[in-house]
Amino acid sequence: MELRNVAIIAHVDHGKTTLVDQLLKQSGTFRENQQVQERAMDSNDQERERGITILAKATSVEWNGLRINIVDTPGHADFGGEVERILSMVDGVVLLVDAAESVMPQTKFVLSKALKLGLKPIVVINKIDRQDARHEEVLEEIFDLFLALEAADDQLDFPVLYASGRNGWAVNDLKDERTSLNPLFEQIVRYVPAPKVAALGNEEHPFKMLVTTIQADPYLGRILTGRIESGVVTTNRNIKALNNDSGLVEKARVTKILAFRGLSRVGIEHAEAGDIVSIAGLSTATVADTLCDLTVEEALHAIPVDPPTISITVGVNDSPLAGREGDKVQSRVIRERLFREAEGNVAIKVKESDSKDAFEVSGRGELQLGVLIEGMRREGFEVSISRPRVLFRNDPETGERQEPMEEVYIDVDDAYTGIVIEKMSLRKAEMTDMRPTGAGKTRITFYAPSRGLIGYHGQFLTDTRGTGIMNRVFKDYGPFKGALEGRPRGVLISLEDGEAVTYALWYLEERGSLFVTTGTKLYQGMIIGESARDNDMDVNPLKSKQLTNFRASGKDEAVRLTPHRVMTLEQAIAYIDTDELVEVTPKSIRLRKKQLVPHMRKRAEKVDA
Ligand SMILES: Nc1nc2c(ncn2[C@@H]2O[C@H](COP(=O)(O)OP(=O)(O)OP(=O)(O)O)[C@@H](O)[C@H]2O)c(=O)[nH]1
Ligand SMILES: [Mg+2]
Repeated sequence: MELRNVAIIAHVDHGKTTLVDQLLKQSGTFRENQQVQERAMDSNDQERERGITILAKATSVEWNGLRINIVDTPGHADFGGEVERILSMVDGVVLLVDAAESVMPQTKFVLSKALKLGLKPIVVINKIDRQDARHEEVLEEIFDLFLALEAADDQLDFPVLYASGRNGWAVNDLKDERTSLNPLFEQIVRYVPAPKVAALGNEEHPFKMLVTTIQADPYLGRILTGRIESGVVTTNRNIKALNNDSGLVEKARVTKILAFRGLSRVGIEHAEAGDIVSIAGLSTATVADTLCDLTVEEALHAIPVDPPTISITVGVNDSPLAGREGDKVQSRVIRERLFREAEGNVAIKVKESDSKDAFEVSGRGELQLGVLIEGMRREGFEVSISRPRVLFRNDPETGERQEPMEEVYIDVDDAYTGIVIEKMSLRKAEMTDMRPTGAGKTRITFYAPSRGLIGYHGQFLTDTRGTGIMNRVFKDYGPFKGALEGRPRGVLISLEDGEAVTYALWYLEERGSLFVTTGTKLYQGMIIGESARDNDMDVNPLKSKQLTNFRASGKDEAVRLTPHRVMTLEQAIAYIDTDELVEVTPKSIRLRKKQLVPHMRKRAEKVDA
């Protein structure tokens, strides 16, 4: 059967996964009456809860007698580290651009990767059904982007479709009738070349496949997925795996070959060059290794993954409340889990740290690391997390110290531009552009150090009353920007172990805003709120003696506390300072000082200074 391999790429939320739903549906992949969830490809828990795609996934549909393998990619910048390697599996891309939001930072990032690989994109201006769609300008901006990215002439000649993926239609011309996605299917078949390697898909050529993703399956073991570069593979055949330097990793027998069929995978006996398949039977081979016939001596070239830009320390939880909620608490199990993650998730790196109870985990952003830690806490882990640090480097030529820089796009109501510019410049960001986008909104673009952006998102939402939208993407390494101011406010720290008492909390509300409420279990050194002042304060949230100015009946219910602030894991990680930790357990997220005992803390401060 003739074959096409295509990936869908776009900025976060521009509608990739929703479009794949409709492509699956309209190709007749689902049984009649089959119950299918919305965004069916976003199959893991965190993807469904957060409403974003975290892992790239492949599916396959049959259309007009052709097989089309479709790869859905994540749009969020934190998960873009391996997009280039994913794109090396396909022969074409569909670039989606939201008809109202237009070109965004990640549009630029993924398009630049696709162009660099020589792929010829099909452009789809999506969500045409939006009230605020402005497709003419958007098309112009897309064209400008191709030019800015120095697309080759044949890449510039891209076809354009207009679509509403959610409503299941695409058209070549807005005057056309809006009935189905057939115009998009047709363009994919016409414009995306058949796999170049198809001619090599016979037994005379040795089997070679570069592993692009890895998964663990309880029955099959390691499942290695990639596109077959040449030759044929059959079940029960003996093959080997080579690492990037062509060194032998292992020899093994292929126990299973799986092909993508809609939302599931089916076992097949035989697969040939050009197809994207998964292979089981190997025990150590991993991403970027080449699976091949025993006669092959040279590995396929694996595209390097973008290096990590930030890191956190993940250590054992040694708080007084440790071990009560999770069953995976020892450094050995944490170590094992983290190294396993790094193996399957090539954008994450794990290193032992100076202390044997802690590990350095680095990745592409706070969300990516947050997803990992959230996954661990759901599996029953307890850990403590440090404040994220950016990874500096020295300029390879001049030796000058450099730090990761990002491009930040901010969309706000005109009234908030002042405060945003003020706060961003405090964080050493340079404004590079500012323009009205209509309807009283402004887009401001900054070039900013990642270091300055840690913890800014929460502040940004407060400053813009929740209406601002911020998008960021790694740009490059730039000269070190010098010291930054720390968190503007100090914290309130518990002096005692026990349960928080309403009267005491009511009294403390004068001192700042609280993160805990009546009955919350506390310990000495735990952070229970943000101080109204810039210095830390040790307080007693357990003092239960009724205060004299209380005339109420003496019952707790008579005192109304202001609702306390509850932080998500990512907010907590972004909030803490360098001398603090986030304690993560399956049920709780607590903030604490590294040094729990007050006089020890004072001493540590002096040593640091
Ligand atoms: N108005 C409109 N909304 C759409 C359309 N397609 C998708 N959406 C909405 O846009 C949001 C994001 O859709 P997704 O399909 O998850 O977007 P995505 O590009 O896969 O997002 P990431 O994988 O996280 O990058 C959802 O709320 C969809 O309902 C469309 O054609 N029109
Ligand atoms: Mg998606």
